[in-house]
Formats: sequence, structure tokens, C-alpha cells
Amino acid sequence: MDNKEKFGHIHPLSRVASRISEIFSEMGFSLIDGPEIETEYYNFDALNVPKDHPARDMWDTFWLKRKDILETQNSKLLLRTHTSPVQIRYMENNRPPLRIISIGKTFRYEATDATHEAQFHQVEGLLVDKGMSLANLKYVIKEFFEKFFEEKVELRLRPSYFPFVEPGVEIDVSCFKCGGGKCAICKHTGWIEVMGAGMIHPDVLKNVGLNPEDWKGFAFGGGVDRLAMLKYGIDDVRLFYTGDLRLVNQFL
Ligand code: 2NM
Repeated sequence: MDNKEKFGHIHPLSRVASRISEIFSEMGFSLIDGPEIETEYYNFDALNVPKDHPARDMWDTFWLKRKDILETQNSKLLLRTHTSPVQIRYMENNRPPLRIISIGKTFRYEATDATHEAQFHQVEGLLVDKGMSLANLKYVIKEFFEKFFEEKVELRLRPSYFPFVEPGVEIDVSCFKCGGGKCAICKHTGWIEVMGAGMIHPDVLKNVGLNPEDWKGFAFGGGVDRLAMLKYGIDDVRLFYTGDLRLVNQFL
């Protein structure tokens, strides 16, 4: 038995979560957490995703069925589909300027395959201050990925839609492996889609009692499992959850 085995191993998802937290902490972000069982209000309504709105279909949701619990709540209960409710709760209780990230379990009611799990992990971040713009978002995210992948990278922002931001973007990072479309990691395109992001929607700021004339913020979100797969060249997300020591033993 060599030393690696004697001392055990940190799971790759834990390693990646720690590194993400470390990089953002160097930029002044605090790590915040919150409940995995959430109310419909914090998971959806506060985030500008109204009941019966087609945007809700973006998230296949695990709803809780226990009547005895449900009847004590004014808001239906669910497994959080993103960690954004953590940000909402934090904004309700803390005045800006704010810089936070959340890392944790999230749940989607969907079929499992090599790139989808019903339970996975998200990292989301939020910065609220005076005079913020997409330029500030781009700087912070570029800084993050250059530290995370340990390579210089370029970012590409493409227009996208999330109900809680306006404008919304998808962020692609130039391939940290080949730089220019010559490898399987970037599927020979040179770009890897890594995050969704945008400027926090004025209605979301209003929902937490902030005046959107006074405060601007950006937010971003991505998959921890996906970042770990990219970083370590793992091609099936389900490997993280099998408990098979042949995976974990490859990490220190
Ligand atoms: C994303 C994409 C865009 C986001 C927004 C918020 C909040 F709570 F501040 F409104 N938290 N996270 C956000 C924005 C998350 O994930 C793809």
C-alpha cells in the first residue's frame, strides 16, 4: 500500500469545489450556502419566474409531496433546481455592495446520461455594486477561468435568455487544451461553453428591496460537475456518483 492509499483521497468534485471557492475568495467573494429543500417562492417567483409562465419549463422540478409539510407552508416545497435562492436569501438580509458565491447540490427531474444527472452541483456568483456592467462580469469570469484552467483564455459572450437577468449571455471560454479547435475537449470548435450569466433583472433587485436605479449587479452560474469533467478529462458525469474507488484513487 503506498502513501496515497494510506491517507485516502479527496473526491474530484470536492477538490474542484474547494479550488473554485479559493479563486473567488481571492477576488473578495464570500462562500454562502442555503437549504437544498426550497420554497417555490425562493426557487422561482423571487427570480422573476412566475407561476404558469412558459419559462418555468426550463427546469424539470422535483416537487415535494408530503401534505403535512406542505400545509404548514404558504409556498410549495421543492428540491432547488439551482442555487440562486441562496443569492436571493442573502440579498434579503445584507445590504450592497455584495460579492458572494454559492456551491452546492441542485436537482432536476430528468433522465440520466453521460452528461446529465438528476442530482448535480452548481456554482453561482453574484456581485452587486454601483455602476456595474457586463464588462465587470467579463473581467471576473476571465480571471476565474485563467486561474482554474491554469492557461490564458479568451471569452466569448453569446446572447441568451434566463428570466432573472437582462441581458443574459452564455459564456464560452477558448479551449484551454488546444487553444484553437484541434482537440476533442472543444469538439474541434476552439470554444467550450462553461457558464450562463447576465445583469441581474431589475425586478429581481426590487423583489429583495433594492432600487435598480441605485444598484446594478451581475450574476453567473455553471456546473461544478462539468468543470471537473473538463479539468480532469472525465467523460461521464455518472462516474462521480458510483462510489467506485478506481475513480477517486486517481486523485490525491
Ligand atoms: C445563471 C445564469 C444567469 C443567477 C442569478 C442570480 C440571482 F439570484 F442573483 F438573481 N443568481 N444566479 C444566474 C444568472 C445564474 O446560471 C446559469
